[in-house]
Amino acid sequence: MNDLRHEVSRRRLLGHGLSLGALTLLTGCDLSDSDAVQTALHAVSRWNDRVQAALFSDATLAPTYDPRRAVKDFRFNAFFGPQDSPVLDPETYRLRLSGAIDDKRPWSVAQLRALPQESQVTRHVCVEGWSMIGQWSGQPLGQFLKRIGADARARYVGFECADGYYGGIDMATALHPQTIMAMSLSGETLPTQYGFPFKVRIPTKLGFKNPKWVTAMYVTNQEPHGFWEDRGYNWFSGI
Ligand SMILES: Nc1nc2c(c(=O)[nH]1)N[C@H]1C(S)=C(S)[C@@H](COP(=O)(O)O)O[C@H]1N2
Ligand SMILES: [Mo]
Repeated sequence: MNDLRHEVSRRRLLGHGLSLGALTLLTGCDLSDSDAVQTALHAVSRWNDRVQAALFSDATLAPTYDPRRAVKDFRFNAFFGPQDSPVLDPETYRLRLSGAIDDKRPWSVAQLRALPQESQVTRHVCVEGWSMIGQWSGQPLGQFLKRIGADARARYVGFECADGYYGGIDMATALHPQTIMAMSLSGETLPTQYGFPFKVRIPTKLGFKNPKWVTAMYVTNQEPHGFWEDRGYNWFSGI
């Protein structure tokens, strides 16, 4: 029952599984016209995003596991191989902040690592068809947002990454207790290929919504674009 992967794929099926007949009834468009089908599918998918966002709450907790089930040799994924991972220098790195935030001073790795951290053993679910339980620790993003005086009434938090990846989440997800700025994996400093100095670990989201090598964060009312979302994945992509 606690199988998140099953749950996520079931929801994905529900999200995309409308029959062509139902789609014709809903949209009244000619399904031989592929542009119209694309537009209709996109409309349904956007509707799905909104319903999912409305259903999401702090009480929606991703399953957690016994630490003994955490995999040490974690699987790598990115849109390139591990050898091409950006190497961020812990001496010169700065996390840049912008948007609806009172204190926009940049953060060094030492400052980030000095923040109180919480640990979680959760399952990372990649849309490409694999999942793995890992142990991450880091400062809950909600606590960090409070610390820097982010406007929690704003709708979104966006991220930019050193490899050109980008993305964002709704404020409810940003403030969710299980959303953390993961600076460690399996109790060790987060290795380069897994996102050093930190990855936003969001167990209520699919893997692609967990940005690694984050270099900038912003708070906004405008829905942030996402690297994979711009290539067709659902924006909400969570439980
Ligand atoms: N910056 C950045 N973050 C990223 C990606 C990426 O290519 N670049 N890939 C995403 C995808 S699809 C997955 S499944 C996870 C993989 O994280 P891991 O290497 O820690 O397993 O990172 C996500 N975050
Ligand atoms: Mo992924």
